[in-house]
Amino acid sequence: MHRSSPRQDIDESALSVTPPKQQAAGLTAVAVSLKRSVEEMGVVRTARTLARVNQVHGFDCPGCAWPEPTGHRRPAEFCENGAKAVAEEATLRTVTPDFFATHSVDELESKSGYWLGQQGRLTHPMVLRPGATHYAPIAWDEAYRLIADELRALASPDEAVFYTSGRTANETAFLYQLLVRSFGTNNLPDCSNMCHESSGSALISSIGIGKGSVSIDDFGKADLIIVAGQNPGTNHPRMLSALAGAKANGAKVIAVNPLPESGLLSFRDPQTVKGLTGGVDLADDFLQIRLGGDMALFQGLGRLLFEAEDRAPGTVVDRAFVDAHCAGFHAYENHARAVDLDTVLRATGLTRADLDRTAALFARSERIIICWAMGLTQQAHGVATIEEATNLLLLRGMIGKPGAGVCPVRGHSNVQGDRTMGIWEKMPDAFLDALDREFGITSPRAHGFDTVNAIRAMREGRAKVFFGMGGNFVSATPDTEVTEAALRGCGLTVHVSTKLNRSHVVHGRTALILPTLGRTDADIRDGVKQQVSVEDSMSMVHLSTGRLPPVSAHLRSEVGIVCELALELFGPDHPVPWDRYRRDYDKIRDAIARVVPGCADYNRRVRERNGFVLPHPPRDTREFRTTTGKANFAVNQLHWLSVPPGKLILQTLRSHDQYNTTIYGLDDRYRGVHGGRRVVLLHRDDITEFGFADGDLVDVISEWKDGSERRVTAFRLVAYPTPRGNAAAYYPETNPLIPLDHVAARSNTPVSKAVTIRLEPHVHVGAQS
Ligand SMILES: Nc1nc2c(c(=O)[nH]1)N[C@H]1C(S)=C(S)[C@@H](COP(=O)(O)OP(=O)(O)OC[C@H]3O[C@@H](n4cnc5c(=O)[nH]c(N)nc54)[C@H](O)[C@@H]3O)O[C@H]1N2
Ligand SMILES: Nc1nc2c(c(=O)[nH]1)N[C@H]1C(S)=C(S)[C@@H](COP(=O)(O)OP(=O)(O)OC[C@H]3O[C@@H](n4cnc5c(=O)[nH]c(N)nc54)[C@H](O)[C@@H]3O)O[C@H]1N2
Ligand SMILES: [Mo]
Repeated sequence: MHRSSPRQDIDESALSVTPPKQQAAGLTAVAVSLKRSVEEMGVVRTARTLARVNQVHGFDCPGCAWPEPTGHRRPAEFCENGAKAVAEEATLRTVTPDFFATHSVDELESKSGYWLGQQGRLTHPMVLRPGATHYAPIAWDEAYRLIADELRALASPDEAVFYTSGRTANETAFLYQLLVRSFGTNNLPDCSNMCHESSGSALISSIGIGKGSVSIDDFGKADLIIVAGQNPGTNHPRMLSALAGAKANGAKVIAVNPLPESGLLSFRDPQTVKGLTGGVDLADDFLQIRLGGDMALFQGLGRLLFEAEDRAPGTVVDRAFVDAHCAGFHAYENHARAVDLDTVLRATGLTRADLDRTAALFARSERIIICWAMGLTQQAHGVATIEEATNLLLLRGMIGKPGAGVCPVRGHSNVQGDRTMGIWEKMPDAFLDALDREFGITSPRAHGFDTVNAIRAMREGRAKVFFGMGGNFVSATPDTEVTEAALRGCGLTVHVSTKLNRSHVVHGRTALILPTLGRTDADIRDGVKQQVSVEDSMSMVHLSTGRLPPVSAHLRSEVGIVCELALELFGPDHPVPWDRYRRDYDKIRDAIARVVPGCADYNRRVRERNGFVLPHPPRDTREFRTTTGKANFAVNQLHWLSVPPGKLILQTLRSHDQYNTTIYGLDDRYRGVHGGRRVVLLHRDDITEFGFADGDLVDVISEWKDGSERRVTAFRLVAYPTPRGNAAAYYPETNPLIPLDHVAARSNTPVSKAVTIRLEPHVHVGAQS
């Protein structure tokens, strides 16, 4: 038998802690990926699948959005966590109607997300009727009818919410937003609202486009790479190879992080012989910053750069670039020169020597890239922080030249493509005009709900139908109790999913699960294998072709589901040729070519060997389509986080053994946490100061400014090298602590990386807990 049985639910008492690892990847990573894959898929399917990940004629890894190298692709262009993502999807375990007949919704609700995900792939469309205790099978046609009836019965299209998670391919995303806008609403919240929205807001304002300006080749040309608020060893492991390559070409790498993440500090590339024996120290410097201290760091560096310019005029500020391409320089200079460096030291927890060293390197490097992820975006002042990072690059003329630029490292494998295809609650009018011209529909122009506003609307009864294209809304969003109540208040909740998750068991009056094909599955229509396309973090668009036989004949593709629902909802006379689209995805791409900027000749270009790169005016021609027509220096009042006495600031982050709300296993290898997830990482001296001992069980209480409190219970304290006053714990277990209203200025992103908490001893209720 190649199918191992589903694992047991989590037993936190089995948790053990070892010292954090100093090095990432290496042979252990190879061993772990093969073991997990064989457990889920068996030997043959493993060999067939892993050989195809990220290859030119294969499928795009459903893990992260890090790009594939453009030249030679190595035989194994994936990583340990990519292999886990593939195994999770390509598993042979199944969740059938029998499973749902055996397990009531109440019972499933008592299980962890880990257990739910371990049960396997969903095989049949299922319905939970009002008052029923169990999901029951439903025919596809009847499911579509049910949704269409419920949607048509709403008082306004704006009472429906259509969420998207970032795995959705371009073709699906394009048709899905077309369906939603044909129906009459812009309520298209997506996971990006919780992810890189702050990056988009900042970059659109600073350089006129919300995407990164570097390509993978720029890494080989850079001489300084700053990686701030990101843990690539776990979340973008293939980025480590790019960093190692940059280093081989002489680049310096600086890690800015409260935690000494192993991937950033040292790396063994499992794909080179050297990587199996020795390793490279990736980061030349590690700035152990306090949570939320980055804006202060970037502003302080700004001041020091101007002082360096004073000492050696004409060598630091790129006058030619600033004069030709930028607006707001003088206001920025005045503000930067007045930054108080003592405040910067307090805010960051760094030393003056740290700042001087970094500024000196920044001043003399000729090609600088700044990379970042959730450590910067999920902060109350994340947008301003990213603007400040951009200011530094503008000052040095680092946009639109080889080896330099801004690099927000995206999360989900197609989250950037979904936005390009129109998944955004506030898509620009020019896009909507093009859509209307192509299809003869009238898209609504009023902006829709983002994720946080969608929850507010459902909570207040202003939204009544929730439709999720992938994802796990209930677990990914903040303020779990509030969100769960909001979902339960809906008349209908629908999820297009590959695997069972908590969003299926926290449901509206009626609930539907629509099982779909994943990236690895072959998608055959009228005997022809269909392909989809995706865009990576660096604006490269290419095809992805699944090859595995689906685990059930009842699965439908996401494209199929959107088209069939549209046919039911709008009838056969609708101006959009839904029936043609579901039969032939080339026809969708022809429409994309006419509507989406930069996608002309899409069908041909997407079939080129490495696909094609979308236009990026600042990168390509130093053209800045901002309100001023120039790259804007931003002036921001300095914000940082001080830790109130008796409290801590908590960041919620990913372990090495999960994909967002999907828990692969219980082994955060690099951080040394094994067998459990309910831990709070805290500085040893803080543990003592608060009267606890390493290993104690505590309750974690968050405090919000309106006086409300939220609590999660029975977390183990783990002494960890984090800055004093700064704690860390895993997401999604700690999402109940994040107040819905705790959002970033300008991007409305939940502040998952800065929650004020206090700790209380955990009191055992009953004999044993
Ligand atoms: N295997 C795997 N891969 C993934 C994912 C996954 O869950 N598993 N998720 C995908 C998704 S959707 C995303 S968005 C990305 C997420 O990728 P990351 O952003 O790397 O994910 P997090 O685990 O949230 O890590 C945040 C990092 O920022 C640091 N940090 C927190 N607060 C601050 C701060 O104030 N300042 C600084 N300088 N650093 C800070 C943390 O210590 C941590 O190292 O990964 C993608 N790839
Ligand atoms: N506290 C805290 N909260 C956070 C974050 C944090 O750092 N801290 N990070 C935020 C971030 S960056 C993000 S991106 C969000 C993630 O939010 P989501 O994207 O909503 O969550 P995921 O866990 O990625 O979704 C997993 C589910 O997607 C479904 N799925 C997987 N593959 C496919 C597919 O191919 N098609 C379809 N239709 N379904 C599929 C499966 O059923 C699986 O259960 O969470 C956010 N929430
Ligand atoms: Mo994300």
